[in-house]
Amino acid sequence: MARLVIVSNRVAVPAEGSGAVAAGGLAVAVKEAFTAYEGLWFGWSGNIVDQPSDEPTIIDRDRIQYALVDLSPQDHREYYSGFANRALWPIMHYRLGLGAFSRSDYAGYSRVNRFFAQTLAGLIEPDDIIWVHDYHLLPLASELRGLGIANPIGYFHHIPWPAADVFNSLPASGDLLRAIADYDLIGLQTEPDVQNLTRNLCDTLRAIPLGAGSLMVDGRRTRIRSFPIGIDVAGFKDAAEKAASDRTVRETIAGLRTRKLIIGVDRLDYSKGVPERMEAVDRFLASNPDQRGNVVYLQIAPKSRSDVPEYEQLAREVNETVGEINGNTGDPTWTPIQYVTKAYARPVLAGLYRAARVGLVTPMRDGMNLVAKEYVVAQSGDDPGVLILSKFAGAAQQLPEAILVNPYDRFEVAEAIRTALYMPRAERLARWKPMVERMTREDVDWWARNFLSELENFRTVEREPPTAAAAAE
Ligand code: ADQ
Repeated sequence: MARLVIVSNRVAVPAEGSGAVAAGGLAVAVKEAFTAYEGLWFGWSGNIVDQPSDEPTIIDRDRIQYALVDLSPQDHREYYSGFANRALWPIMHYRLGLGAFSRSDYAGYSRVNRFFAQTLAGLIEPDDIIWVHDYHLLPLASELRGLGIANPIGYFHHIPWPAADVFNSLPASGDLLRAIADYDLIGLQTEPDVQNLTRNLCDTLRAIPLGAGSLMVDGRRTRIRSFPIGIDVAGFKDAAEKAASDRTVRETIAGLRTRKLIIGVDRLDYSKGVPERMEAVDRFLASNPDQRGNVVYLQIAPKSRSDVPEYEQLAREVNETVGEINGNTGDPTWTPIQYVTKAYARPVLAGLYRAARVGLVTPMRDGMNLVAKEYVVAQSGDDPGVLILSKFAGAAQQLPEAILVNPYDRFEVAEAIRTALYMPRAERLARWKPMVERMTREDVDWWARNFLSELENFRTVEREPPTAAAAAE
């Protein structure tokens, strides 16, 4: 069996003896990818220590080998919280005003990518194919090539790739564009993302299109294609069907009585549009007074990246918005917004999605958005709910039968909520069926297989060994 090496910022090692994968989109995706390969998964352990070792910690579990490295406090601050999450993340999500670029953060980002490459290079065997995940590791292939690694290396970008003018506002954008061309295959979520990156490489680096997504960039050949990520449809359907026996789900449904449930599930992140969505619900309640007391909006939003100031600020803003709307609109018998910040196990989430008449997924910008897909798949085929989806989520490309909205327009979102609540069953079914069929065809397994079979094609590519000067750099 050939070996697949997966590299990601964080590695999710399952608990010993659990036989299960850790929850979360990437962990499920990686498990699918490893079904056809022997596997090594390399990345950060999640530990921050004063003196990280150059030797990775190796853990063997359930046919997968995990190789983990620690980060120093400075690495974590500059590479992860700094450049990745305060510069790349906002820029990739079109939030120029929130971008905080610093040269020391960028130096830390480059240093950690070099450290990852140096530690990983010693573990790579000649027949391995290497699949790198996400924006934390844009320069990794370039670092590995500099160390003489000639194996096929693919990259999947989980978040949006913005228009050239937006990306190029980032100091270091030129370096990053040049570095990304060292991947053999670059996977993006959607066609518009592919066009954005391709145009930028052609305009900024004079890349030459060779047809079928291939480009010649500075004498190197790379291929850019969209691979929309899917979900574990079979697992999710199963969880949704069994969820009625879960206590949280049962009691939530009982507590609703005749009220209809509107649900939002997001990591608490400004890209997800949580306060804007709450204002749209408020708008809906203001213009539909007959619906007061008849609907409940449950927002589940576990906190993330709390050490980044913009996220702390967002958490405060959401608390204030919830308090204000509930205080002004609720009464002793009815609280319009229920807001919880806990993470829930998949069966509970699936059951809550299924209980909700409306799934409200309104990111201001999102690479894909798996919640939209999970909501669709969790619905019952007899009486499905309605998905309201931001047109700026990658998922909108595959789910055009949802009610697509502009999340910046709370009047439009409020109107969509009304349409969804009054939608007759026949129309709900007619919209839901093609969506669930597409999600079932284009699931996480389909995604991983497509990417990997394309990456396999690069096995035969002959690569020049690096020059002595490049290797010494
Ligand atoms: P995220 O920004 O994390 O992912 P998303 O695609 O919605 O966004 O995935 C979130 C995952 O976390 C979902 O599987 C969801 O069920 C789970 N989750 C959310 N809240 C939860 C809770 N309270 N309890 C338990 N689980 C919860 C990034 C990109 C996305 C892209 C994915 C995958 O930002 O655009 O879709 O990667 O490529």
